[in-house]
Amino acid sequence: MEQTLVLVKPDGVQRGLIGDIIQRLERRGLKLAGAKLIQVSDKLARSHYAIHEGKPFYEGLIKYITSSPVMAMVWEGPSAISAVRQTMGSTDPLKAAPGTIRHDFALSISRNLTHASDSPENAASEISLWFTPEEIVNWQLCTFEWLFGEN
Ligand code: FUP
Repeated sequence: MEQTLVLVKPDGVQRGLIGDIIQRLERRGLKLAGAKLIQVSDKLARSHYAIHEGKPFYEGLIKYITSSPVMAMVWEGPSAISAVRQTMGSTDPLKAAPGTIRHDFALSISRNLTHASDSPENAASEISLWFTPEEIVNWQLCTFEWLFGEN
């Protein structure tokens, strides 16, 4: 079972899209394991986006992610990391496939609504950056067999 970090970024929160984004992940069969609305500090933003330091859009990215609250979540399921990124769509909404969140709700790469971890290593480090172990809930999804039962 994989866990992945999902952020509804400030544009998604301000535009009232938290519910739509959660609904798509729930309907896909993923399980919510942690959630909190937070005002991101400059320190957390810089740690989260450290890989982009020095890029032309880096300071703007820090300003954007700290500009308004973010809905931070941990989602869980088989292949959750790739499944969530597939549901989000390509980083650039103009290149995202129809039916993905970024295609259906956004048009600009710099306001692309969500973040989702891109590898097991990054998922583990991002989850520990954004959540304490106590904030992650271990529970059974009663529909698991209906979603993942094997033939
Ligand atoms: P993703 O893995 O889809 O979150 O995308 P990246 O890690 O490549 O980029 C992180 C964030 O940087 C994106 F969500 C948006 C922002 N970005 C820009 O603003 N401009 C760019 O040219 C590339 C990325």
